[in-house]
Amino acid sequence: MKSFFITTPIYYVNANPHLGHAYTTVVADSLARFHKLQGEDTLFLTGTDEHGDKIVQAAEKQGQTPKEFVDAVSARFQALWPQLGVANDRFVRTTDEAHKRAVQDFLQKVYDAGDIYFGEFGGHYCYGCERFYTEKELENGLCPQHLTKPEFISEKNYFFRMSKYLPWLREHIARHPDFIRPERYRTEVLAMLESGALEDLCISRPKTRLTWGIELPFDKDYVCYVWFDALINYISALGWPDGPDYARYWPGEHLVAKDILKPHAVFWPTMLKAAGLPLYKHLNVHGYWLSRDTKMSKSLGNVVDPLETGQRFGLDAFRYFLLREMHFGSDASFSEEALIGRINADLANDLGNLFSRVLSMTAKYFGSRVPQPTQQEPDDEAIVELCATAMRNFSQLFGNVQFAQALESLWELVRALNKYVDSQAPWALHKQGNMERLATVMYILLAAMRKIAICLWPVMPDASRQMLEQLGQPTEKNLPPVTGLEEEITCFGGLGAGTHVAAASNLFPRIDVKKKTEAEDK
Ligand code: ME8
Repeated sequence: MKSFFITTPIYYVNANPHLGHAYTTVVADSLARFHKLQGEDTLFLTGTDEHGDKIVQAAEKQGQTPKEFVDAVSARFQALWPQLGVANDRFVRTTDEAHKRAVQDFLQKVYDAGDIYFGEFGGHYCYGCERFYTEKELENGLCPQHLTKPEFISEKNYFFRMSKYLPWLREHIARHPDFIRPERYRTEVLAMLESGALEDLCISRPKTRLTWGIELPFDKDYVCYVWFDALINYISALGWPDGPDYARYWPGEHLVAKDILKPHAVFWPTMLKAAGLPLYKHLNVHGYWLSRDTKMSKSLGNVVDPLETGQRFGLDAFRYFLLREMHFGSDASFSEEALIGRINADLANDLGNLFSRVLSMTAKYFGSRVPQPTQQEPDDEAIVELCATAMRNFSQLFGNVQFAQALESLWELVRALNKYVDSQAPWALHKQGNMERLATVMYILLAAMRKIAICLWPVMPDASRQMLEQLGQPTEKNLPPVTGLEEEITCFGGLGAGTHVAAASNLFPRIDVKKKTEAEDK
């Protein structure tokens, strides 16, 4: 059985999760579900990143010890995900004992191979990024991320011989066009590698400065640099080095936003290479959610609360919006108007309307039983063909992380079905007493709706289940409705004549903008 392993970044616990974190996690959840639909053995991992200066500072502000603080915030992350319909299989914390052991094993392995050395180091340290910058990397003497002046720190530290692996990495990325995707980020990394600005990586912090970290196995006066520690979560959670899940699921693929491109595209592959481990399959990089044209971030205070938004507008509609609105790789703006616009146009008008009119006609003309189709006419054949093409495109695009385009191709089918209802005019066929033709038209509609509901399970799991139940299909919570999408694409049908379907449907009620504003004004 083919396996599929997908990860999100492990989030810092120095603040509560916002829409940006929710986006990456919902995308990972959708991808995991999409691979389950294909019958693959899937593992979906998320977690929290709990070491480093930032955490110590945040804990101090709350008057807590770092451990008390990380336990509380990590619990909030763990509790949030199921409320967003996210069904992660595993949750890793960098304070887990198993993770700490794996980090120490990894460090020892690279140290024994001669790729970690001790040296004097002076660098521009940004507390916000928790990393050193070289002179060349600063912009007008400031940290390019935080636009603050870093502190110059000189101390003895351990270094990972990253520069030794950079020519190899460049070659690997050049030879594997979809190792980092979309293309713009691959180009960015290649430019980074060619700029000559990358050096060896400082991977330790002296305990005199920081104790909240994983001790180096070869020097108890130092703890591990938080990024070196954090990246290893992707294999520590699989029980590396000898846990069975490591052999079963690695190599997997990662999902991150562009803020953490460098650690994932440069540090992590060179670390894996130095430890003699296989590289990940793909690094999937997305852009930022913006709010009022600036990056949504906890430090700027312009964040959208995903839970509140999901609860107010409907969880499935919110998930649909996230995947449909952002073209993976580019930035996207969040606004309630855009969200309401999508809900009303795509979900209420197109999809909801299709279900409601077809189910009520099936009730009226066939007593809510799926009719037996007969001879197909060219208009029917065109729909059957479009159904296969739309699903094929949906499947290919979704697998290539082009979610907006994948959904758009499915909506071509939804809209074509609504037009087919108008052009075939079942009410007229009924009036003429042409029950044979009516049966074929209604069957085509119901069977295509079942296909749409199946394709939407990764994005809108609850609505998909509801749609399938309305079509008389058995479903089980958190289990995929089918385990072979390919078969569904190639064979039309799949809906037995005589199946009892619901008499009516109101899946996605329209949001009345006027009423909503009035209610908020009160
Ligand atoms: O960087 N738009 O954690 P973090 C889209 N602990 N996505 C966003 C976003 C936005 N405005 N803001 C945050 C860390 N994200 C490290 C990761 S991994 C080994 C260690 C999402 O809490 C996006 O996935 O700062 C981004 O990459 C991540 O949150 C950063 O989370």
